[in-house]
Amino acid sequence: MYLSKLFIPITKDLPAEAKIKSHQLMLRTGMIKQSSAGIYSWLPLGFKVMKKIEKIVREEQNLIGAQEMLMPTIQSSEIWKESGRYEDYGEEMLRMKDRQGREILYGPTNEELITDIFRTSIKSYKSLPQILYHIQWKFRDEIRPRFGVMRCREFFMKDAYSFDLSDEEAKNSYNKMFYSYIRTFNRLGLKAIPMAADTGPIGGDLSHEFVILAETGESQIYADKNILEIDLNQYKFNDSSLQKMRNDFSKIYAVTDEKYNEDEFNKKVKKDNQMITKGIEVGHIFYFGDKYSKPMNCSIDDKDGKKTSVKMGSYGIGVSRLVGAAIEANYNNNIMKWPKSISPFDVVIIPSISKNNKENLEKAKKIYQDLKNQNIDVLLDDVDENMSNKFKKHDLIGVPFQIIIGSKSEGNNYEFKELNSKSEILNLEKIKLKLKT
Ligand code: P5A
Repeated sequence: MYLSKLFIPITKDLPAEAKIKSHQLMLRTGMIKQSSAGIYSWLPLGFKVMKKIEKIVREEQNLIGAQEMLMPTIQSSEIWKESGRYEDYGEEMLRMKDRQGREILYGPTNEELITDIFRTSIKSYKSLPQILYHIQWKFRDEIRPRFGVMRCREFFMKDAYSFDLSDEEAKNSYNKMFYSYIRTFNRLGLKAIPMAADTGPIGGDLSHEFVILAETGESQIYADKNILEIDLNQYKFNDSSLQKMRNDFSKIYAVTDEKYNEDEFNKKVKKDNQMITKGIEVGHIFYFGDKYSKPMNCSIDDKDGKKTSVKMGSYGIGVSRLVGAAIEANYNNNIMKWPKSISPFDVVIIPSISKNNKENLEKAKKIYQDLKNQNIDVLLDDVDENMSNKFKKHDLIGVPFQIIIGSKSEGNNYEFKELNSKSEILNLEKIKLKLKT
């Protein structure tokens, strides 16, 4: 993509409510545009990052055997009355009536809908276990939408639901998802810590929040620093290794404020190891047994032909929130550096251009084509602007690698720079190798 053609409305004046780095940066680099309170349009640059995150989330869900499907955003009130949550959910639920006067709602989550699908389709334990997921927009009429995409009213979530015959098998599904989440956040270049958490309106008695450390986070966290040191490569995808992984994490103190107890914290964690900080919740998993299946009559025949309520869990990742969270974690001293896996482009070519010298631009175009042919996603800054303005702009757009074509480039050797590091002079073949590894 040529920068001059990219729809990237860079904004200089920021609204007063843009208080945190990610919100400011996303507006400044034209990643999003607010449409009304807590509701955003995703412009090309922001959309590209979100799609990359979505792809990694999807790949990791598929790897543990979860199956993708798609449920609608609009749901009938009937199933929510069956579970008892139609009243409980309160004002966060956006309720509407259709032209027949039927009560419908914009789904804030999908436990009821998936239970309804499941109860009419699966009748025997032989079809279990199952994990189904979709990646779909949700709406929660948050009382104070803020921080841009971090706490909005309309947001993009991956939500998965597991179905098992017994509590014990259900814990296996929970462990698989726990493993998948750790891997997913790792691939996104984020260090997410699983923390024992409250279950809130979703319910159940077992739950973990996945939190990334950031001063601007809304969750207060208390943890033992050792939790950051667990070596993730030691775990394999089998039941006993997955259980070991969860045990290893559970042994180390890490809780959000709802579960915090000062005495317990001081007793379990040495002073030097105590970490009291803020974090951003990027995922949340729940095990709630028959909380929905019982009132909604979602039962199956067990091995003895007896009807039993299916044991369920649900597992969410805030896909749109992750775009903001990745910025909070990687934007420092006015330089944004996207993790390679989710950067909007792999590399940007920045030629020094002037009215009388278009030679660098011509060179840049050739390299651009060469890299494109190698499936490298490349941005070419073909805008006629001085180099220092260009560098400032690219510090914000955050593409992690730059090929600079100016006074230091000679023949087939170009200045290659990774953001936040010193540049080096390399030939194109070496540059390609660096970009591909
Ligand atoms: C789990 C999946 C649930 O809704 N039901 C289905 C369960 N969990 S949750 O914790 O309430 O949400 C899951 C993740 O969605 C993100 N999220 C949000 N992102 C942006 N704006 C919001 N208002 C918002 N609310 C939740 C979070 O990442 C959360 O972990």
